[in-house]
Amino acid sequence: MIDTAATGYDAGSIQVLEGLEAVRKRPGMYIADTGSRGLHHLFCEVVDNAVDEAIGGFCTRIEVIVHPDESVSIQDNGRGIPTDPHPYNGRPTCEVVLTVLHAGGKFGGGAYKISGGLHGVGVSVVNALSEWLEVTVARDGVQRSQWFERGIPITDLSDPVPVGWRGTKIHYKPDASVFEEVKHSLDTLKSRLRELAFLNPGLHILIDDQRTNEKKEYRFEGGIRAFVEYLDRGKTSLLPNPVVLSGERDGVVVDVGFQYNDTYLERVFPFANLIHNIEGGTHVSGLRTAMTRAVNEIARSGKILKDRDENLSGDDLKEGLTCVLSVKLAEPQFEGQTKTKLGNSEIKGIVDSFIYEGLLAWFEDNPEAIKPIVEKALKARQAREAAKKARELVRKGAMTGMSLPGKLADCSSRSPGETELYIVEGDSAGGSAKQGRDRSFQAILALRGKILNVEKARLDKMLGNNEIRTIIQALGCGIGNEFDTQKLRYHKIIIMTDADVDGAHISTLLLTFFYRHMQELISNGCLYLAQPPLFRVQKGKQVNYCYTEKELRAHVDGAGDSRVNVQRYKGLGEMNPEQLWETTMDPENRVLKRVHVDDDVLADEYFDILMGDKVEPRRTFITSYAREVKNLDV
Ligand code: 28F
Repeated sequence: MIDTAATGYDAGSIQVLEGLEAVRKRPGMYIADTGSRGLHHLFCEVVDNAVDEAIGGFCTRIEVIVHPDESVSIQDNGRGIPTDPHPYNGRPTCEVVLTVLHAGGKFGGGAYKISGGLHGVGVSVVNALSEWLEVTVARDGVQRSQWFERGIPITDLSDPVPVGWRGTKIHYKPDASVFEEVKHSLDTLKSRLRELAFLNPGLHILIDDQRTNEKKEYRFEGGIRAFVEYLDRGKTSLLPNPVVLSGERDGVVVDVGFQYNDTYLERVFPFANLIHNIEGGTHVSGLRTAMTRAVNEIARSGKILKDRDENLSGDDLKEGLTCVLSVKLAEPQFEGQTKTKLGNSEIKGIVDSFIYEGLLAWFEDNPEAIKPIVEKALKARQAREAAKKARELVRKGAMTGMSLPGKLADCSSRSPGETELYIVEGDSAGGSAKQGRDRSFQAILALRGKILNVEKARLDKMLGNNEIRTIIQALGCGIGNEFDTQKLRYHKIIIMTDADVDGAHISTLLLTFFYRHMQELISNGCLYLAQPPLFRVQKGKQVNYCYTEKELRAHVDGAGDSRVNVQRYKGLGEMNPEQLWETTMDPENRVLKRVHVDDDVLADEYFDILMGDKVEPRRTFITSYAREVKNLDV
């Protein structure tokens, strides 16, 4: 309970306190979770308010500081949140915005809030979930500030002090008693800021990470065009310039930019009101229909598609496409598992007709652009047909009586919710895992041959690889167009490799495969890396396992005598089945790392560099990141 007496609050304010208490009781109703995602939502909520001020044309610069105590301050040079008494309860407006749920949602004058926050819940949620928060408002040549703890005003708005700046500054410290972990990921913060800078051309965004003294500045005059160029940097473009269309239709602002490159992968980054729609939505459907229709029409009239050629399909046009699509609309509806899928049905038609007409006009001005697109799509179609045959082979294999691949030692349970698949490198480790496991819910797939580097291969070639086919069959969820997570046979997929260079290579190949072809498994949190111990420490009869060098040091130092025997494990094969179970597979004792992707753009770059064709960037990458690759026995 919140102690109202201590805050000096009158009865009218109890409603406010009840609101804050609701947020603290069930944070999950207001932010994604109380893990890393939720923590970063706080940041997004505050930044988005500053961006709204920029969209309104009142702010040109946003400065972020991550402090050593994991508090974050964000400052804009906008109008400053008003401080005059608010009709809601007569308190200063900025206090109301920070304490009343949804109060910040509607900006004055009935204009809609563009950049959305998570559910548009407002900054009061950030306040409620912060150990403390300080707001500073500078308006009309004076600055005033107010201090809150866990959402409750501790001070009144201070007396005005003359200043030379204008705007709003919010400094908050996420509450460690709410969040499982209060460590900000600079990559996640940078990724969001970079994205916002691309989507708001000219806006100047700075970040200073005072934990490491890393500073970064974002400002892109080129907007979506620059975003597409950034995404495709280092890749070979098929068009001389990205296609860019911007405008408004039926009250919806549409901005789209795309380019084709010579890879086989598609990357579409959709946004609605500046929120990244990881799961796509109606605007993406509109984009696809428009592109397919326009390209077919132009290709036919230009005789690039012959009369006997079949129309290109939406799938044919995906290969090598890099696209950013941003729409702004009055009342966005978000659905799906992550609440980031745009649901407004009217948007499909609006986006479709806007892009279709825009493309027809664009191709008229750029007639040379149609040929490379169609040629790429025709090649993609051939490959897709080849892949279909290969996939049918895989599926037939999966449907005959001996449905599961020979190398799979399946578990007895058939409820995916409780079962696990260990993908293990090598026969000997596979053997130990099979003997050591709990066969009721743990299945083992031992990989023998080389796994193909899927970064360099098309789907058809990929399906020609035995190890990849075996994985797909074992998982049961298909691949490509037929991919369906509902059919997944195990909800935990655990990659278990040696803690050496070869092991790291194999797990990188597997991660590349999952990231490129089964990304949903990663976003659903199904993919894990097993953490086998690095050391076995024996003191007399007592045996302990250490998973890091640090743990080992702590352990050995603590022992203080020399009768300690340390064995360093070079590979899984050195453990007998019982040891493997005890240290790496027993849910009671094991350490699993869940694979998650904070930043799509960055992840794409990692895989591109690590697994792509160009050697030089890979060399620089490996040297500069070598320090961060831990537990690597080189
Ligand atoms: C560090 C994060 O939150 N910036 C903000 C403004 C400006 C106004 C405002 C914000 C008024 C009625 C709520 C100013 N002058 N940065 C920020 N800058 N909020 S948040 O108004 C809040 C609404 O209900 C603002 C005139 N109109 C609006």
